[in-house]
Amino acid sequence: MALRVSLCYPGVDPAPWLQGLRQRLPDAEVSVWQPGDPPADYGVVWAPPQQFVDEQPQLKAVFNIGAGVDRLLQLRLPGHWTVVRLDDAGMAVQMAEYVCHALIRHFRGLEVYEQQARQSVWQQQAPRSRADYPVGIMGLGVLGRRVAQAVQQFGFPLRGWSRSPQQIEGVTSYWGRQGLDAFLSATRMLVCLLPLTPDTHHLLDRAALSRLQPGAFLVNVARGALLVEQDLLDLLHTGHLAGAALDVFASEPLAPDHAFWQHPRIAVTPHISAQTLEHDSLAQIASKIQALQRGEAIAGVVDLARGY
Ligand code: NDP
Ligand code: OXD
Repeated sequence: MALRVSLCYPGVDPAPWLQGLRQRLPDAEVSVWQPGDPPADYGVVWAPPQQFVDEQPQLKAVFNIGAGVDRLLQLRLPGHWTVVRLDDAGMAVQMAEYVCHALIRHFRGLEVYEQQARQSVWQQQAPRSRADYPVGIMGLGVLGRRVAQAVQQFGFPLRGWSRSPQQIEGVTSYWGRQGLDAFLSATRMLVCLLPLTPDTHHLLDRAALSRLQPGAFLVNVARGALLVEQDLLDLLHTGHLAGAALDVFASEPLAPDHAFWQHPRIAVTPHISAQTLEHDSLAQIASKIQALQRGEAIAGVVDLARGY
């Protein structure tokens, strides 16, 4: 019997995904999931409804069309499911571009020059020392490591925080809750690249952000619910935080009347720091399905208990 692949990607034109999977898996029957469909072998999903999960418990593996699995893990999943996240698939270099841009824009005071230019003001600011702007990256996984590698090129003191100790040349490693305060107080420009899990939900609250060095800057490119948004606004108001670049929000799309849009020290982008690339994602998913069919192990399998 032909291999069956079920695509469930609500709200997105499925045509290029169907075509891409069919091209790469010519022996498979690939279709868009409909309620009542017969059992499939593999699922390729983003934010599927609970009904998909309930009707397809036999799936050999479920490929999440994204690196973050928080939305999928909000559903009631069979404990035996193999959930596979996107593993870079062209996102790591985009994340490195976005984060370096945000850090350098802030460090070089470019946001000030952008405002000055709008008023035809020619005024140089005093240069800053990068030794005064240590960068701390929360999350040293697939994306965080690539970002660390890129940030290193600019010579900022670099720290990283993860669940387990990580060895990356040039990065001072902190880990676990016991290492969090020391990590934060050694950081002025904070980059959040953690997965959203029960452990990390609202981790960036008033207490955590207050531990950052005065004049701190936040780049959140992970998930909005890691941050308590009002605490960020309050600490910008007191001046403890100097600014933020935010790509992700507690509620997306960001509401038109949200305070972040008009805030002079917040740069907002619409969840684009690392976009899902169709070609790279399809190639990765198809080759992993082929590897599983050959009985080989694959990278990117999510630990359901850990939540990432
Ligand atoms: P990985 O799973 O590869 O890395 C996760 C990192 O976070 C690991 O270093 C892990 O530690 C660390 N971590 C997890 N939980 C904790 C915790 N409780 N305490 C301390 N450290 C923790 O993820 P990726 O790098 O691939 O992606 C990170 C996130 O980026 C995604 O989950 C997603 O939410 C977000 N994302 C956002 C995009 C956007 O466009 N804005 C695009 C793509 C992803 P350890 O190494 O010890 O396991
Ligand atoms: C992802 C995302 O998790 O795009 O891949 O946010």
